[in-house]
Amino acid sequence: MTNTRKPLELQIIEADITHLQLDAIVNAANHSLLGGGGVDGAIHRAAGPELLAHCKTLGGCATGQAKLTPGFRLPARFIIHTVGPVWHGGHQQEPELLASCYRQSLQLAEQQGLHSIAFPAISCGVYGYPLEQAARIAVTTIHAFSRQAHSLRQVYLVAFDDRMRTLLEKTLSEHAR
Ligand code: AR6
Repeated sequence: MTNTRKPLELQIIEADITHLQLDAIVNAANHSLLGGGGVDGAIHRAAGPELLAHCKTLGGCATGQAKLTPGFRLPARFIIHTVGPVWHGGHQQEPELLASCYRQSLQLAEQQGLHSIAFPAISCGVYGYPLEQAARIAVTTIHAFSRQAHSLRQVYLVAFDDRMRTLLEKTLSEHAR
């Protein structure tokens, strides 16, 4: 029997993640899940106060784990909140924890039967992860996951500026070689 399942496609885009009309967007949250700055603040502002009320019932989230909420006022149907590692120099399991954020988020999306998901550059803002290393982990983890993807068709890595977009594109093309 031939396998007609379409492969998972990974694309780099430069955008405000809160504007994306997809099945899920990922939030680079903190342990409390009660909001913060950066992309977390933008998502809470755009989703509305219902998101904070809902997050208060979730009991927080550990580093490397992920939790799902509705998108509320966002164009995206769901938000997957994940907590990236703070960069401490690379010897406190930062690479494993960052990879886990991507994997756990993709697994949650699969469990919900979602087709499309967008990630911001987790840990690449105030958490201080070196951008090139973080980009490589994002691309390799998503690629490794694609073998077990059933419902997911489209994964977007969202850059918020030109520098991150260029870096992600370079990382993706190097990985493809
Ligand atoms: N759309 C897409 N990407 C964005 C957006 C946006 N609207 N806004 C920022 N970015 P950060 P972290 C990019 O600091 O490093 C929060 O306070 C940004 O340019 O948001 O994981 C949480 O509550 C950067 O590349 O997340 C935590 O306490 C990337 O998103 C803490 O920050 C991540 O930057 C998490 O830190």
